[in-house]
Amino acid sequence: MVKAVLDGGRSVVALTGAGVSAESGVPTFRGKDGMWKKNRPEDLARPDAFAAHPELVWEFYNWRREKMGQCEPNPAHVALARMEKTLPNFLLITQNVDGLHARAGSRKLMEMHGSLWQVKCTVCTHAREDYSALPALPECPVCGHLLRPGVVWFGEPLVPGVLKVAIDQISKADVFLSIGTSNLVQPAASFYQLAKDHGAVTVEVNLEPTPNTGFMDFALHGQAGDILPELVT
Ligand code: BJW
Ligand code: ZN
Repeated sequence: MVKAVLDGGRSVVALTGAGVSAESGVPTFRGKDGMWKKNRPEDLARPDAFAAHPELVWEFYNWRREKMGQCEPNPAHVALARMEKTLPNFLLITQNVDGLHARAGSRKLMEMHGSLWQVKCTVCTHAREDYSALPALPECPVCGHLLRPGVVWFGEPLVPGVLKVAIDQISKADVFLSIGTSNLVQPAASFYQLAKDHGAVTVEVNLEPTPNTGFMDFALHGQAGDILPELVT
């Protein structure tokens, strides 16, 4: 049924979250295995945590860069990369910063919370892609001030331009997929509402119900890596 809906969609937008990378061995943000040392990721992914303890926050990000560098895309990433080839108008919006969608071949992709592989200066405009092992407190090569991860923390605006494109595309979509996200973080958690307001069919794929499940036209419960390959030709 959902496959028929997708195949009939002229314009499909998929939103993904940490659950889509769970089967690659990437810990989810809020799952049981989400703890890092004695810290919850939500307590570290914040500007105030970085201001107070930059070495601790960099240690957390360097650990994730190393760990995620060893992870491989799974069948869920591959199925989503395939959808952009088989569906006429497809956009993938991810909250993930692990880069696995791009590694699986997705190109019509927006990383709305940035990337673990971007670093930027806390003072000047220097920003770069960087896959190297970074020192504990990396310094800007231009002005000498502290660098920070190129990700979006709580209270910060999304990656420039992303919200406008997301709103435009979601408003035009006839199918909206929400995959592997707890739907607890805004504005991503409200995207389904925009899709629904414009008449899209909404589909959720998750191991368990989320606050949005009751508002979806279809809710598929299970592993994204099992369900998504079934939805794509
Ligand atoms: C599986 C599975 C399998 C497992 N198969 N499923 C409106 C109301 C209230 C608050 C706000 C609001 N608007 C903004 C806010 C504040 C805030 C917010 O949302 N707070 C909430 C906590 C309430 N939002 C923001 O601050 C955002 N900024 C913003 O809105 O700016 C406005 C602004 C404008 C102009 C100037 C200034 C500001 C920014 C949010 C940034 C979020 N950043 C993080 C960290 C990124 C970097 C990093 O990774 O380190 O993004 S937080 C973290 O949560 C990360 C994730 O992308 C994000 C979402 O998590 P996700 O992906 O849903 O993961 P989990 O772990 O929660 O869920 C995994 C799911 O997968 C579970 O459901 C599992 O069941 C499932 N699953 N295995 C399928 N195999
Ligand atoms: Zn600088």
